[in-house]
Amino acid sequence: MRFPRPRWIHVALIAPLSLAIACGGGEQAEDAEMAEGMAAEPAEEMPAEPAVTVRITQPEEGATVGPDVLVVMETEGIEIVSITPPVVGTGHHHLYVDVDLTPLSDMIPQNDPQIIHMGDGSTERMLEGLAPGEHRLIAVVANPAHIPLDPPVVDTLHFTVANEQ
Ligand SMILES: [Cu+2]
Repeated sequence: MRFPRPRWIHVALIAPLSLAIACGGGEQAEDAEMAEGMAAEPAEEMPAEPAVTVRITQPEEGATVGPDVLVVMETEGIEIVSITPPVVGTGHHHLYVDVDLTPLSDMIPQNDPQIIHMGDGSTERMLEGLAPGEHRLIAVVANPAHIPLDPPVVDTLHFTVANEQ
């Protein structure tokens, strides 16, 4: 007699059954070999989609520098190029200097002196004339329309500009 069952019951019943059939057949040594082979394969054949990342590699986190500071950024998983002409699928760098992130779903503001667009495709920028004291940089990669990538590609770094002696 048949009657409707929730789908999960089918799965719960069938899974152990098919496992039992698979194990019941051949000799145990063969099964062990097969299991080993199956376990070894997936890692090589299914590479994870490369994550897009950005990292401020210079200065070092917590460093004391200055008064001029060369900021260097490195990315993985995306090409950093000029926005002229705009190329879909590429990115360019932005540096937020001592200012909080703007909403990541919005275009990055272009008239804020504390937000630097590196639309020429460059990956480093000399910051000059920073006041002595602690500073914070936030690197943001955006598409050619200046909209941050989704998921966000962001890195934050702190450093101190030394007092001039
Ligand atoms: Cu931009």
